[in-house]
Amino acid sequence: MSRVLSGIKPTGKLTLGNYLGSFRNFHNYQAENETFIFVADLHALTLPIEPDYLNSNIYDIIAYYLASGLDPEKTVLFKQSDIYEVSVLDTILINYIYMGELSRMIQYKEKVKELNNAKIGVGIFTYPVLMACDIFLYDSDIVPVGEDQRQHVELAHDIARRFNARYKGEYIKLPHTALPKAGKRIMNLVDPSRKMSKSDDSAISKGVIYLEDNEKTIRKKIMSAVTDSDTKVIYDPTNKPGISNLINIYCAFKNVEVSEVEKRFEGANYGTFKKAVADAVLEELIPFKEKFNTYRQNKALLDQIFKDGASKARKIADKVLDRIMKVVGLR
Ligand code: AQP
Repeated sequence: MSRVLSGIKPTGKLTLGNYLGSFRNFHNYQAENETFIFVADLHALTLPIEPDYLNSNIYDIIAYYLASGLDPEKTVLFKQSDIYEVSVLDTILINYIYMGELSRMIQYKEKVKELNNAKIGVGIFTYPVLMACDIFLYDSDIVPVGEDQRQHVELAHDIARRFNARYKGEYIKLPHTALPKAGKRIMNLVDPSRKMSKSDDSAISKGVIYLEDNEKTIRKKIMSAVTDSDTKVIYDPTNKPGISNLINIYCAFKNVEVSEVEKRFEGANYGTFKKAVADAVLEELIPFKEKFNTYRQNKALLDQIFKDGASKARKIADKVLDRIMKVVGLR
């Protein structure tokens, strides 16, 4: 039995990218593994965010988890900030990683570029260390994430190896990334050279499908997706990034291979294909959103789930932290 851990930061309204790249698949792990899924709320503070907005996003995410089929009886569902052990571990492990390594993180470099020399908090630089601590604290083996987070999990793996070598033992479990079969990197629909993100700025937010968008908006966004001057539904991410992105979305929802999509839509025009993509997305999202609404309205239930989850998570976190504190000489 493996330990599986993953989370999402409540920095904004969740997107189709978050859905396909991460939590849509989480429930598949819970039958045969020990699953730990959390809301990474401390990570959301790395960029300025309004308190009410952050708080509302936290509850959205737990309601989305439940709507996707995660069962609190089978999966430990919790909020990162409830686990104080993670901050202690972060303070320890930040000394086992080099500035150069953090500077090379793609996500850090992209955020710095976007912020365009605005004031950048230290937290955004050290973010991968806190993420590594989230992973280590539960002795996680598998970390299911989208492609953009793969580098951070690999860095966590390197930190664990270095720590174990330094203290000559298997004190930190080596984590491994698990990427979804389809949908590991969904691109923005108006600028398919960029990843679809919840914090995309307003200039390209028309290309972001938010899970809270209504049916009409989702359809409109897909029908207006930027494509190319060709007419063939063929997968070619370099020359046809827009159509290739839509093919990825279709594959993920319909659970089919790219070659099957090309065959199915041979001779069809882009309009016909886009309509089929929108139908596939909505067929799954409409009932999913109904479930979400039911959970979201029950704040007492969500609070209880957070409370129970924190108590289960802390029991394990406490043991792992104790082990690491002893190894380094703090206990
Ligand atoms: N476009 C995407 N395609 C596939 N997977 C994606 N993920 C994010 N965007 C896509 C996956 O969603 C999970 C949640 O990640 P996160 O909230 O920790 O932060 P992120 O990766 O930085 O996601 P965003 O939406 O881009 O957030 P912001 O805008 O705040 O930076 C991860 O598993 C991620 O891979």
